Amino acid sequence: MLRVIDLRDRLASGEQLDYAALVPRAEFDVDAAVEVVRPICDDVAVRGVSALRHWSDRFDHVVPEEFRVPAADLAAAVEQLDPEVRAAFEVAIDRRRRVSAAELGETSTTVELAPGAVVTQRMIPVNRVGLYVPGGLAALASSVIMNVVPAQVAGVASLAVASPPQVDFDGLPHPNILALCHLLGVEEVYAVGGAQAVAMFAYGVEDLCPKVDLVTGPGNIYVVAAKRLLKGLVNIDSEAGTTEIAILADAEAEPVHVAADLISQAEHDPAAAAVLVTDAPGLADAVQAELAAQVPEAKHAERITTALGGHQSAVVLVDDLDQGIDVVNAYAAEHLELHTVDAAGVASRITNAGAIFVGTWSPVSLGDYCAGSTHVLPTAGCACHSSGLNVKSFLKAVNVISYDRAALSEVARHVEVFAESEDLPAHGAAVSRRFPGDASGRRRP
Ligand code: HSO
Ligand code: ZN
Repeated sequence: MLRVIDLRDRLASGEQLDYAALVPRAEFDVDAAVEVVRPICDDVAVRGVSALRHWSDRFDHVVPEEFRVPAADLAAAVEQLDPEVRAAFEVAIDRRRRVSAAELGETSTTVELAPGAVVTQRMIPVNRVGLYVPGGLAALASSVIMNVVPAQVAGVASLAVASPPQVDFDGLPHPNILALCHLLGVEEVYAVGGAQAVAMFAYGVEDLCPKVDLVTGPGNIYVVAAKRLLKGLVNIDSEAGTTEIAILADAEAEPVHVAADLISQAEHDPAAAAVLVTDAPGLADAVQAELAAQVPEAKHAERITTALGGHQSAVVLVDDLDQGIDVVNAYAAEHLELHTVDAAGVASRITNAGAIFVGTWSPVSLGDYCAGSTHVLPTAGCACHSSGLNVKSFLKAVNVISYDRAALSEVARHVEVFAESEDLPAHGAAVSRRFPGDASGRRRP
C-alpha cells in the first residue's frame, strides 16, 4: 500500500543525507494558486456583496439568501443537535478551554532595570478576528472550537466565523458548524467560503462585514493562497493546509493502531500524507498487511487509497531510532505520533512537529477533537518555524517604557554615543536637550 523508502546503510557510506528531500511531500504550488485567487480577492474588494454572490454561485453552486446567517438559524441548529453529539461538543469545548487558559499565562511582565527604569510587556488581544471553518470534503465543525475558544480566552472583543454555504442546507453552512457557533456564543457567522471569505475579512464588505485584524483557520489551497496574498493587510496564523501524519515506530509498536492512525488522516483528502518511519522491517510489513485489511472497510476507501498510494506517503526504513528522529525532525510533520518503547524520551528529542502524540494511547484523532490541544497546525514543513493556533496567536506583545529623570540621566550618554555612531544626532539631541547646560557627559540626577 505504502511505497518504501529504504535509508538503511546509507549513513555507513559517509553520504550526507538530506532527509527533507528524501521524504517528499505533496507538491502544492501555492504561488500559482495565489494568481488564481488574486482576481477573486480584488473583485470582493471592489464589488463587495455582488462579488460574493458571483463566486458563491461559481464555487459553492449555491447563493445564500443572506450571507450573514440569521440568529434564528444558529439557535435552531442547537435544538436539532443529537444529544450525544452535543455531549461530545461540550467535552471538546471544555478541554480546549482549560488548556487555552493555561496557554494564556502571564499577560503582563515587568522588569525594573534600575531605580525608576521600568519596562513592561503587555499582551493585548487583537480587536477583531475572522475565523475560517472549512466545509469541503468534510465540514469540520471541530475547527469552530479550535478557532473560537482560544480567541475568546485571549479576550478578543469582536469575532466572526465564515464557512462555505452548502447546497444541501439551503445555502447555510453545515448545521453542526452553526450549532457550535451558538453554543460558544458567536453571533456573527457568514455563509461565505474559500478565497472570497478571506477577502471579505481582509478588506471588509460594506453593509455586511467590517474588516478584521487577523484571519485564522485551516483551509484548502485557495484559502491558504488568499491568506498568503492578503497577509500584511491583515495578519494570519500559520498556513494550515492539507493534513499530514508521520509515525515513528519501533518493533514493539502495535500495527493495528499504527495502520488505523495512518488511515485516519488519509481520510481527509486524496492529497493527505501518511508517513511511517521505522527501524523494524517486520513492523513495516505488519502495518502494510493491516492497511490492506483495514482500508477496504473504510467508508472513504477511495480517497484513503489515493492518499496512501500517493507520492507523498511512504514507509521509511531507518537503521535505528536515532536516525528515525533525524528523519522526522527534518520532515517536520503537522502531526507526529511516537509508537516506541520510550515514547516520552523520544518526544523530548523532537524539535520540529506541529503536535507530538506520545505513545499508543494518544492518537491524532484524539487531538482532532477532545485532547484539549489544537488541531489547527502548520503543514508542509512549516512546523520548522511556526506554531499551531493557540491563545498567543490572538495577542500582540506591546512594550510599555517608563523611565524617570534620574533613570534617563543614567543612560543618556550611551544613547547619545549610540546615536552618533549611527549618524543620527537628532536622536541623541532628543535626550541631551532634556538636560540643558550639561555638555560634559555628566548628568544631574
Ligand atoms: N486532522 C485535521 C483536523 C480535523 N480532523 C478536524 C477531523 N476534524 C487537521 O489537523
Ligand atoms: Zn483529522
